[in-house]
Amino acid sequence: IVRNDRQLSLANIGVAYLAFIIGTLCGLLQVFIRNDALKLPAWLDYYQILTAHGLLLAIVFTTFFIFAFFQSGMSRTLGAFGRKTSVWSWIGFYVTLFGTLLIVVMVVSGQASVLYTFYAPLQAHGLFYVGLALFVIGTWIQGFALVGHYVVWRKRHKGELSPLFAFMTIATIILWVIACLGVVATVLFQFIPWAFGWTDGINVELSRSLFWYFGHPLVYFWLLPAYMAWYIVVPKIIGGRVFSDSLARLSFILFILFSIPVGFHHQLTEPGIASFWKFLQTVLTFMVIIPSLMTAFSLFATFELRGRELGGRGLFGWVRKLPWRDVRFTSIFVAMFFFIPGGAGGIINASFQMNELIHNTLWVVGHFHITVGTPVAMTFFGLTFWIVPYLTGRVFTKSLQKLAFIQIATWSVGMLLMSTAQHLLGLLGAPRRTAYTGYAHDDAFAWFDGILSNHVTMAVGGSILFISAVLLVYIIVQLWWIAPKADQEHFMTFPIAESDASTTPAFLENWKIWIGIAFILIALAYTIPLSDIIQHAPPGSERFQTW
Ligand code: HAS
Repeated sequence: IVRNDRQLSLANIGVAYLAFIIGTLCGLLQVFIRNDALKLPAWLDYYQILTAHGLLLAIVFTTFFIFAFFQSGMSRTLGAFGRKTSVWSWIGFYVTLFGTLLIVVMVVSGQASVLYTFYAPLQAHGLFYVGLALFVIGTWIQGFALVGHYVVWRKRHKGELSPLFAFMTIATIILWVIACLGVVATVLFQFIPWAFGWTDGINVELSRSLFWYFGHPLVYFWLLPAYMAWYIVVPKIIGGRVFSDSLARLSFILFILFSIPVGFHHQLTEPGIASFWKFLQTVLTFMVIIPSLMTAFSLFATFELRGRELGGRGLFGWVRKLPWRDVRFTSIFVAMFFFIPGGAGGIINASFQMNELIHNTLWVVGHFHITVGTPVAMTFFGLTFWIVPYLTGRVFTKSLQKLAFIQIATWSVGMLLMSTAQHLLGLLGAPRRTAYTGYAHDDAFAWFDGILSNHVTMAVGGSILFISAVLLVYIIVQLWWIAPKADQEHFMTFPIAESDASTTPAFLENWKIWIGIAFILIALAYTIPLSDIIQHAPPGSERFQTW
């Protein structure tokens, strides 16, 4: 990988892990506040820490890491970036960074304690929303720079399908750009004018709907890079091949089609949307589960085929043959394992009636810690273990590998304890996102009397997670600056599995078809309910003032 592309990826990884360590520290503070073991000083607020935690981990860490992965992988598969791609990628990186800093300054100064969903009528300082807009624009610039690189490659390779890594990167960028249209619309046309006082009200239901138009595909923007690792990197590490090139491509296309017209499943309890539209979007949500089931099937097949190739016999004999001592594999395998209950929880959430039970409870917090917090985050850790050495030219030494095993073990145990407690507490009715009761009032204690459904379990889990985060950052510092330099032979490579595209139909890479169908589905699911929300806003909702 050439110097420029390497530095670009490293810059993104650096910001990602800086956000990661501050974000996990905020998480640690939270579990102690919730169990009443920690009293915050008057100048620091529970919601301020919760906002920082959500934004730094779910938005900043993920996004910067994802771009680092895309950039290094695109440079590896399609060749070094040309001048235009490099310049625009750097510009995009700085715009994203500037937006991030603006957001952080506003949150730290206590002027944006509105959580990562920034629901109106909570209001932040106008510059917070400007920061959000710049963040999105920065990612678009970085994304379009990669699209440019891909277009140049396709012109040079007329009639060929692009490598799977490039295909999946472009699919994810398409999904991201279409998804962001919702958040850009609400931030530019609703929040910024309202926060700067140019308008005296905001249509709350419209802003929430536009947010969730973005908010659900956002979770697939986190998930798809993890799936890229599962489809492409893991098979190479275990010495296998991609199970089916066309299945892998089809699953990404299904995400473009079905991940967007489903945002109402986050709003099932809201009164301003007619049940029919909620029902329609619930059905579409069940469609978006299909590509994940296809992925699970494909991964099991990859593992079994490779395990049998290595001599595994009987129903499960092949499992033992997999390379468990390779932390690059084990970390990601455990991450996948967490997605089984994570995905099942998602199906429960999406079931219209069952959503009544879990909505706005700690269950949801448990759900996203075993989706984005483990399957996605731990896959990113598994990638970090070799991507940093790949970029810095250092050796992932045996002793660092041992530490890496401890790191993923602690992350898994911490997450298992914390998220199980959160799921159970949620079912008992403990609410999410509230400092109400300080969690020491008698009525609140009623939630916390089981062994697992205990506030202490949550705090123990949270503490283990923070120790794990510190360990991870220690490993990264070693891999970046301290571990011995690798000679050429040891130099880590970017693992990309062989994928046989000889029978893959070419129309799968005809983006116009898929983008067109995606917009038709979006129009069907959103046009009428959104125009209803605009036309029939209850009197006064246009004039919501700051709380
Ligand atoms: Fe979700 C709320 C529904 C997936 C993240 N979700 C959230 C929130 C977040 C989030 C952050 O319908 C909170 C938002 C907020 O702040 O209010 N979610 C779903 C559904 C799925 C789903 C249907 N969510 C995710 C993913 C996330 C994520 C992925 C992050 C990355 N979610 C909801 C709903 C709500 C919600 C409602 C709103 C709740 C409310 O009322 O507020 C599906 O995509 C899940 C499909 C997944 C599967 C699993 C496939 C399994 C695989 C692993 C294979 C394993 C192997 C290893 C091969 C069907 C691919 C084998 C190993 C062995 C040893 C066996």
